[in-house]
Amino acid sequence: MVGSEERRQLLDDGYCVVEGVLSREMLDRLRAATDALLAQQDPERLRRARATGSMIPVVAPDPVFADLIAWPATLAALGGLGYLRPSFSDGWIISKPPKSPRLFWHYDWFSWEDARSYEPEPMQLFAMFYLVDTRVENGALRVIPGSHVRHNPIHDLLAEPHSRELTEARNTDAVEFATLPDEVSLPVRAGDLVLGDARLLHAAHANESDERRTLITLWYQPDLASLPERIQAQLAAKIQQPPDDWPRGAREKVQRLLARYEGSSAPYGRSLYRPRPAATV
Ligand SMILES: O=C(O)CCC(=O)C(=O)O
Repeated sequence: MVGSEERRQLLDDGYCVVEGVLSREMLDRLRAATDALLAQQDPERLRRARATGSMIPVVAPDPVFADLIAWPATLAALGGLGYLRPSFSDGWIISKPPKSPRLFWHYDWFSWEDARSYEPEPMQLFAMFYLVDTRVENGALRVIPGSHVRHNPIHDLLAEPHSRELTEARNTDAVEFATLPDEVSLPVRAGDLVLGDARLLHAAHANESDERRTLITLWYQPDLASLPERIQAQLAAKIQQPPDDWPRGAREKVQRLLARYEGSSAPYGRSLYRPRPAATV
């Protein structure tokens, strides 16, 4: 049961782990579906995205991904954290090839000009499902606890959190790939759920193993309607629509959860930099 301890950790540290969320059968279905997609990847494109690995939208042909997006145990975990009407915007199949370098430090939040971005309640959460057990040697997640709300020296040094230079790992001596004094490794079992605040600084270890390390990251908004309208507009603008050829039940399952904004405010542009808060300058 997810409850007050996980909520405290999510608010204080910016993440929490819920063990054993996916069933063995679901893991097998997801491995088969992701292996089929990865087999069709352009090897040159994958070679270029050395640090991240594949970035395949989760609204892929196999409707197993609808089951994942609306997975009851995930929604129950969000409910246990107090998020009773979450929405879903997008998701990505991220497979780190064997012998690939570290993933760079970054956050996935882009509305830094809004004062709401400095409050403790998360506005968007990642839900990460690794399809293999992870450990330092095969690309486990790394996080900086508290960096979702507290300024960290690395914030001042990140050049541009999602640049092509970083994705292609052109210079792994850059600070974005560094080992940091306050980082924590988060090895998990296949099928565990890692929930994290989109503002949290995170990265991954290199995959030094001979096997790919596949992860599915889904993005949920705990309570979209409570956010400033320009943030709502920004988050709703990135939704992935379920494919037309999914069975109707699968499409409806996802459509019920899709983030929607029907107001007239303009979405924020994608601001990549987290400015240093005035009080700490
Ligand atoms: O590859 C990983 O372990 C982390 C992926 C990630 O940073 C993300 O999905 O935002």
